[in-house]
Amino acid sequence: MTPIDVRPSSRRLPPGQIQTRKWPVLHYGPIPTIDPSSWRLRVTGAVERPFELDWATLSALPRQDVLCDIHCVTRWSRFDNRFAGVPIRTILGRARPDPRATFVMVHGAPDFTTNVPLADLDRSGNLLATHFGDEPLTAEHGGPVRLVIPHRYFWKSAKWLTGFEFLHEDEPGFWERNGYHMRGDPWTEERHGSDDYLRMRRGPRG
Ligand SMILES: Nc1nc2c(c(=O)[nH]1)N[C@H]1C(S)=C(S)[C@@H](COP(=O)(O)O)O[C@H]1N2
Ligand SMILES: [Mo]
Repeated sequence: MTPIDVRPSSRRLPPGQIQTRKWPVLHYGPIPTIDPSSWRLRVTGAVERPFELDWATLSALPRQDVLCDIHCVTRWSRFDNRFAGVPIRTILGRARPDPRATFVMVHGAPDFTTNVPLADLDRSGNLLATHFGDEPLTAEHGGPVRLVIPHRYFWKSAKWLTGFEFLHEDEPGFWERNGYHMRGDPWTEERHGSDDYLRMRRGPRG
């Protein structure tokens, strides 16, 4: 299968990043054990057709390989990764987000969330990844299914993916509430959010 290649053709390393050949494991909390037979993806919120997808249905969908670089906000970048899985666009096509659904809260086990603009999700290089290279994704890297959004810092690529919640307005996810940027573009070093914005979102009580 011809992979989609989303690696930049010239400059590869975003500002402030260091290339690594290892693949560090990073997440908050314990590694959940998810049996594919009990895995579900829940697509909810501002869509015409909310739905739930199980492993058998996901496995029967057309697959895609993606070649990409990944950039962690903790400053490591790893080049030439090949992920395989189901294109996000397949999910978007089924769900039919309503015209005002401009943001998406991504949910991952055990209790992880991260927010992305719909425009950042709706790209051909984004995957519900089940494989890295030719091997199933290991549990430590988010198996059985993780999100891969290579053009944003890697915290947006939720491991142990469980759902997409379509929203009319942007809401901060887990790391975003804890100071990370709402968008997370590595090329403009959108590492941290603005304090004013976070204070406003937390409101008078927080
Ligand atoms: N469910 C879940 N997904 C997550 C996280 C998490 O804590 N929980 N951490 C994120 C962060 S901060 C990073 S850098 C990447 C790391 O992915 P890796 O361990 O495969 O390198 O996963 C992201 N996805
Ligand atoms: Mo991270």
